[in-house]
Amino acid sequence: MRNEISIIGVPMDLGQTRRGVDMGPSAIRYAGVIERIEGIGYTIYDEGDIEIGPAERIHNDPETNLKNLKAVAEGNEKLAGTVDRVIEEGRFPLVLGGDHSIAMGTLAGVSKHYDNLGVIWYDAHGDLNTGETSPSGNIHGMPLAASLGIGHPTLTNIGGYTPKVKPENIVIIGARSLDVGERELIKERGIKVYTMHEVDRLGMTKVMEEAITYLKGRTDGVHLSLDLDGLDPHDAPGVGTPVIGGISYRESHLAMEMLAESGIITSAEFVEVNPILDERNKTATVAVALMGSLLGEKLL
Ligand code: B3U
Ligand code: MN
Ligand code: MN
Repeated sequence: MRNEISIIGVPMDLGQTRRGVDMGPSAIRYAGVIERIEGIGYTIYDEGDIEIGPAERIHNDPETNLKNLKAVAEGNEKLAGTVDRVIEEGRFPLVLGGDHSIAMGTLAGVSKHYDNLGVIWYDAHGDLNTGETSPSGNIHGMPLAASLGIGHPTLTNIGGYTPKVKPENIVIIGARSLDVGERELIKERGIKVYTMHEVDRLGMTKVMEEAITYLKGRTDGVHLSLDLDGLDPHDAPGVGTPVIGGISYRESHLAMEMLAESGIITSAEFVEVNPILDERNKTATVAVALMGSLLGEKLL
C-alpha cells in the first residue's frame, strides 16, 4: 500500500431520490477518518469535496429513465479528474460518498492507470441496471453496468473512454437484491458473485480467500467499492435502501483485514452513508472503522 492517501469527498445525492446522502462525506470526516488513518501511520492529503449539482430542473426524463443524467455525469467527470491526478501524484485515492453513482467517476480516474483493473463490489445490490432495466431510474443502481460499458453513452464514456472494467475482473460480495435485468447480465457476462447464500454457506473467510486468489491471478490492481448497504441494516442503518439479512460488522472487518493482508487493494471508496437516516452517526463510524482495517490497522 502506498504510504500517502488522498481523501476525496463527493457530496453526491442526485443518483437517487432520498436527501441527505450528500452529507455522507461530512459525517465520515466528523467520525474521525483523518485521525484514524493518520494513527495507522499514513500521511493524509484532504482534497476537499468535489462540487456537485445543482439538480436538474426537470430531473426525471421519461425518454431515458435516467434521473439527473447531466448533473450526475458532470460531477463524475470532475471526480474522475481528481482521482486521476491523485494517482498520478503517487497517492492512494480514498473516496467518500455520496451515493453509489460516484463509482463511475472513481473508476474512470482509476482504470486508465491499469491494464487489467479488478473491482470488488461490496453491496446488497448489483448496480448493474441501465435506463432500460432500472425499476427506479436512479443512476446509483447503474454504475457497475456503466463501468462495463453498458448503458447510456453519457455514463459509459465518463472520463472519455470505455469500458473501465472487464466482467471477468469483477467480484460482487453481499448481493441479496438483484433485479431481473441484473441477473441476466450477471449470467450473460460471467460476473463472479458471492450472494448472501454463499456468505452464509462458505463463511466470510472462504469467500474472501477465493475472491482474493481469483483477482490476484488476473488483475494488476483492485478497486474496492464498498456500499454501506452491503452490511446488515442493524450495523449500518444510515443508508437509503437498506436490505435485511446482510453482512455483519464483524464479517466486514474480517473481509477488510484479509484485503489488507493480501496487499491487492490499490484504491477504495465508501458510499451511501446518509446521516439523516442514521442513528447517532453509527454508519459513518462503521465506515471509518472498516477503512482502518482495510488500511492495515491491527487489533494487537
Ligand atoms: N436495484 C434497484 C435498487 C437499488 C440499487 N442500488 C440501490 N438501490 N442502492 C435500482 O433502483 O436500480
Ligand atoms: Mn450500490
Ligand atoms: Mn446498495
